[in-house]
Amino acid sequence: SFEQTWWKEGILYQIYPQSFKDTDGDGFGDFQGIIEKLDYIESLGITMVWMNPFFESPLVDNGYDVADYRAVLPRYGTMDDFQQMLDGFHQRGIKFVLDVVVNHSSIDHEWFKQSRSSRDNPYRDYYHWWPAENGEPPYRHSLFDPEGAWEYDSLSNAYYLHTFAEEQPDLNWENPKLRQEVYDIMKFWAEKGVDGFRMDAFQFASKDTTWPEFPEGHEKDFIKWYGMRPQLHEYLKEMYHEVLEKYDVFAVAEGAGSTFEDAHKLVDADRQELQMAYHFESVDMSRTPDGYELADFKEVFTKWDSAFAENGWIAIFLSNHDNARLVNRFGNPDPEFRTPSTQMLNTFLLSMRGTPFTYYGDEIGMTNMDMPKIEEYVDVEAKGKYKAALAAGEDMERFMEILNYSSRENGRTPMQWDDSENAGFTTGTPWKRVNENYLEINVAAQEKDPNSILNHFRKMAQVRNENPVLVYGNYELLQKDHPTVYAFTRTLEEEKMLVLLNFSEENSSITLDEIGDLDQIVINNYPDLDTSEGSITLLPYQAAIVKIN
Ligand code: TEU
Repeated sequence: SFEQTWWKEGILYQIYPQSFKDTDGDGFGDFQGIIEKLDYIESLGITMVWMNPFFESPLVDNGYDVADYRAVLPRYGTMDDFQQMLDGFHQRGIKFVLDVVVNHSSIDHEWFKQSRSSRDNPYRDYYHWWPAENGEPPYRHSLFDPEGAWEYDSLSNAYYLHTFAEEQPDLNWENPKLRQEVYDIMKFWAEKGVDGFRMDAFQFASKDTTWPEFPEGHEKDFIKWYGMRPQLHEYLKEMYHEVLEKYDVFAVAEGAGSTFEDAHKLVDADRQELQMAYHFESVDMSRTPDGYELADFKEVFTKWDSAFAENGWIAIFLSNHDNARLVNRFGNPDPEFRTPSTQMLNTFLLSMRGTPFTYYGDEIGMTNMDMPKIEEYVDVEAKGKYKAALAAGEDMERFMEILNYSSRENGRTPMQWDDSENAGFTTGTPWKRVNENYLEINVAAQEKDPNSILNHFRKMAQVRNENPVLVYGNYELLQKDHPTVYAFTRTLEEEKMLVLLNFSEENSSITLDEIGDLDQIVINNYPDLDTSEGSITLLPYQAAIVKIN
């Protein structure tokens, strides 16, 4: 009964442009670098690309602080280079998703310069201001600034709101003029041919501008208190009619609110708002070196799947530029298990319902890197958290241990292309140190090995692209309480597939009724599948998909 569309059927590959490929030796990735790698990207079998922001920016938050939404940062190249890259994707049948960062701008944006200059400036209401003569504004939590989300600005003797860093003032979505500006920006890029939009931090865009006092400790439930104000839905409907409907584009929200109802309101087709959203529950379960429970993992993915089985559509991801590396978070980076465990996770990602979002480097099993000292971090979030922990008198040794494991800088290191200097990423000095394990983990080495993580990824992408049952088929969890195996089926009319994933470094056996009906093995990261003795025995991190008669 589902409407079938390309953005449901696609596999999305996320590119962090600073770290992908540098061609001019400035140590910073660029559009020409991506153009050079177009054939590689196509060879993965992916059909969509989302690229993090590449706009004019002072880079306080690596581009999530935009100073001009219509200009590309010269380090990435020119607008002609952008167009050449976009055309290159399109020639290969790959759709392009633009990152739209409009919960906030940079303080360097012309709107903010105007807005702060005086209280009667026409741009004043593009941002949220609290006049200082009214005293201190009611506390608002900031995700990046331990001092809170209001910043005093002496130019007009008022405070402005910033949910993220103080250099990222929040735009005022309650102002219809601001909203029109955003739609114009989106149309500008849609005219150039982009196929989709990823709406950054969008659940926070609209605010309760009566600025009520929130209860103490409310920030622990940040999304509930700051996200999804009711009027956001009106703005989204407006955006839908102004932009999305007029072009063949889709939009995905970062964040899905705090309840299923929130999420449905965002993405159900009859709502005419957005087409897709992604939730953080999966990545939230594994933020410390203590790891996660497979039971929780199954539960989270199963409940989100069933909530969207009839209506709406979500994206599935396990890693991105805000997270540590896939294999460290959910797999096993130990050299003995790195390959099968990454293959197993990629099999999972590409066999679930929902559009899979895969992150550059995870197709070769790139790992976290050891960063034990705070001085090495460039990330505004890491620095803010460090400051806050210090002020709160936390155990700083433990803090650094957790940061080293979970920091998003782990996921931003340069792409490991080959075993030449700087992993073939740049001939200059990379903006961020290359992971020292590049001699071993790189694309060139894995190209030569038919059993590599890379070649497994390609095969798995092909399996998904060729089997609508993996896109649209019903999902059913089997043996929910099995301690080490995640087993489920996908069913679409006569087609049925069994997905078997061993999440452990030991052999694991599972007894299933389906064993008598096993047909062809569609993919397997080991040469064989042991189905003797009336049960299935999976080797460490074995992942197999089998057709069922
Ligand atoms: O992140 C928004 C967000 O809600 C954060 O909680 C994010 O999950 C956190 O940074 C995790 O480390 C988006 C972008 O994805 C992020 O890179 C930006 O820094 C942020 O917005 C501000 O634009």
